[in-house]
Parts: sequence; structure tokens; C-alpha cells
Amino acid sequence: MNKRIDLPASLEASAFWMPFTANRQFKKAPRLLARAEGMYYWTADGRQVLDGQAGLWCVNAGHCRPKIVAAVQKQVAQMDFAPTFNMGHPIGFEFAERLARIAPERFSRVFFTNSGSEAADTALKIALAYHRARGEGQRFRLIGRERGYHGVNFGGMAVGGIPANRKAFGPGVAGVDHIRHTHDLQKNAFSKGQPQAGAEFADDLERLCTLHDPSSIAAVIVEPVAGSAGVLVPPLGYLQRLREICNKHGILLIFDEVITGFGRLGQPFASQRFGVMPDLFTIAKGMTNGTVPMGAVLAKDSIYDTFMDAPEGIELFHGYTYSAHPLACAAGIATLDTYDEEGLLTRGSAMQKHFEDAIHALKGARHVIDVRNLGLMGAVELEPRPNAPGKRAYEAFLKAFEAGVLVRYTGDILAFSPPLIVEKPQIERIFQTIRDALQATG
Ligand code: PXG
Ligand code: PLP
Repeated sequence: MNKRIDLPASLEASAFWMPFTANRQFKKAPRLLARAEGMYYWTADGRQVLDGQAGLWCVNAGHCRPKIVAAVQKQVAQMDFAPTFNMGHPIGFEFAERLARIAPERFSRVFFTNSGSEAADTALKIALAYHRARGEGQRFRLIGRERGYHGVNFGGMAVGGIPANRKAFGPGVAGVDHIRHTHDLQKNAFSKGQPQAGAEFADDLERLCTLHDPSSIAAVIVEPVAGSAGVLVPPLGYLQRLREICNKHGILLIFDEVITGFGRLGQPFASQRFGVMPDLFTIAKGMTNGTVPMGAVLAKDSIYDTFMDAPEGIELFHGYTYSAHPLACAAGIATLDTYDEEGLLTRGSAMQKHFEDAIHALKGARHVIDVRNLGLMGAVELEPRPNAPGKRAYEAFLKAFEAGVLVRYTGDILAFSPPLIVEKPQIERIFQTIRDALQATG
């Protein structure tokens, strides 16, 4: 009965409807990864590939780390699944505690989800329910930002600001608006770290407050550094200003730390790196080192306490079958152990100068119109080919992959987020390969 189905010689008629992929194009010339260890993948035909994108911004400790593998193996044999609706299991409580310990002070409450998309939707729902619990149910508006990415579910899609991710899917959620993005190539191209110009982009929130009346706004959600849209680093003072405006009007500030969390910027979380505290923040990806899907919302104690002040009963009518899944909790605890033992949550701060110098050496390389970076996160923006947006970056991505280096591309931007265990020669190799790939790309 358990007959294994061998892959056909061609995948052109494959049953797998692939996510965020040009299916027909990919299936004509598939790129299949079959094995992974540390900084590397091996393709199905046995080629070694350096992972310049930590899987998909998630494998922060590198691949197949022994402690994480062992913890998942042990857990799956001990208890595969247990419900968390009206039941609990010790490992869920333990993992929440461990997360609260590395979170900023007074963020000691964790609501588990199974992905970043679910975390974003959960955070938005908590914000709405929080205001209602305090007698401010008129705060129904949710504000996102242009070029923001908060996953693909209806809430996250609505507050997200990447046009292609929205346009096919109808009117979405009512009461959503967006502040402008922070990308300013004219003033800030080739900034190292945070750009100098643009704190005043945060004032766009005041414009929406005037337009809609601030007492109708529940929350603003932003990525501290926008990842998916091509690594947009916040200008100096921008996040502080956003925080001040939210304070002034009683609006909750949500940071989506799905990418920036777990050491990507050289601190456990971006809020610690920037010294700006949100009211809620989302995590996923690096939370389990990508081993088992998981996400979460971390809430300020005062928000949780507001819910607990309600009359006896279920305080938040929300949850997923797999919230706090035992395998994910086991993977997560072992991930935090690995981060801790190897100092990975702050290793980015020791490596960032080297990373910065290496990526900025691409200034002047063929087609390059911007280079930007923070922590171990960076991007190289290319001049789009006339009448063929995205093609140039796609070709450079293919050439780099053929040369044994995997990086992300989005539009005409190449993005870099190596596992936090990356060594200096591997950083050199990533950017030298990109330089060669760009040189060979028309
Ligand atoms: N918020 C942020 C800030 C993210 O980066 C999500 C939410 C959604 O997480 P899930 O687990 O539902 O995918 C993300 C995910 C890319 C890329 O190409 C980025 C993400 C996912 C896939 C690709 O940059 N980010
Ligand atoms: N759809 C149906 C019919 C369900 O019964 C459930 C959960 O019980 C869901 C969707 C939601 O699934 P999940 O909790 O895995 O998000």
C-alpha cells in the first residue's frame, strides 16, 4: 500500500501546484534540493549549493542541526499531537516561557500560531479585541504600509502593500489604509545601515489620523526592516517617530518580526536593536530554525492583563488546531538552545561590518543601482531591463545558482540573509558569485 511514487522524468504535468512560483516555467527546468547541512544544500543531482538566504529567511542556525533533529525525533515518538483547546502539554508552556525570557522586558505572553501569516492575522485580531475589551470598540481601522509584507491570509494581505499580492483577490478587509513606504533611492542610495534621510515619512500616519479620525484606528503594523519587498531599512529616527504618533493617538503599534526576529539584525529582536518597543510583535521562521512550521504573537503584559480582567470565560475566541504543536515546540526549544550555545542571536552584530563591506563592494558592479544592509540582511537593487521588469534579477539568480550560491530575488532586487553561522569566506563567496553573475547578465 505504501508504494513510493517515483518522480517522472519530467515535472511538466506534476500534481504539485507550487507557491509563489511560475509553475510552467519552473516545471520545464526544475531546481530540486534534496539534502541540507550547515551552510549548504545539495541538489537532487548531487551539486553542493551555498545557502545565501537561510532557506527562506528561516534557517538561522544552519541546516539539520543535531540537537534540533534529535529533539524532533524524540518528540514525535513520545507524543505526536495533543490539543491545546482546554487541554495543555508541558512542552508548550516550557517553550512560551523560554521565548518570553529572550523577548524585551514586559513581553511575557505568547500566543502560538503555525506560520507568519497566521501570526499577522492573530496580532490584528488581538488589537481589535483589545480595544473592544477596553470599551473602545470604535477603533476598527488597521493601518499597514506600502511595500509591507504580512503574509498571505486575508488580514495580512489587506494591510500588506505589495501590489501583486493584492490585485487578484478582491476588496479584502474593510477599514484598511496604508502609510507610505520608506524607500528613497534619490536621497539614500548606497546607505550603509540606516539611511540618514526620511524620519519624516512616519508623519504620513498623521495624515491618515486626520483623514479618518485617530479614534477610529486600532493598530499600525510594520516590519521594522521590510524584508520581502527587498530589504528596506528604516531611516534613522523613523521608528521612534512612528511610536510617538501611535502613543499620542492611543493606536497600538505592531512590529512584524517574522524575518527580523531571532538574531537577523544582531540582537534577538529588532525592537532591541532599534530601541523602539511595539505593543505586539509577530515571530515565525527562525523560531524553530525552519524545522517545523510555527509562528506566534508576543504581547505586552498590559494587553494580556486587559483580556484577563474580563468576566470569567474564554478571553480570546481565537486559536488554531495546531497552536503549540508538540513537534514545533520541541524544535523551538532545541533551536533556542542552539542559538544560546553558539551565541547566534547576537553573532550578527560581530559579523555585520564584514557583511556590510562585502555587499557594498558591489557598488559599481554591472547593473547595480543600490546596495543596502543591516545586520546580516542585505539587498542589491538592479536597474530593470527596459520593458522586462524582474528579468535581469531572475537571470542573475539563475547564474548564481548554477555557480553554487542560492539567493532570493524579488522584482529586480537580489536579497541576502545567510544563516547566522556564516563565516567570512562564505560571505566573500556569495558576493563574488553575484558580481560574476551580474557581469554575465545582459
Ligand atoms: N510577515 C513577514 C514580515 C514575513 O516576512 C510573513 C509575515 C508570512 O509568514 P509565512 O510563514 O506565512 O510565510 C513573512 C514571510 C521572500 C519571502 O521572498 C518572504 C516571506 C515568505 C516567503 C518568501 O522574501 N516572508
Ligand atoms: N475548516 C474546518 C472545517 C475545520 O474544522 C477547522 C478546524 O477545526 C478549520 C478549517 C481550521 O483549521 P486549523 O485549526 O488547522 O487552522
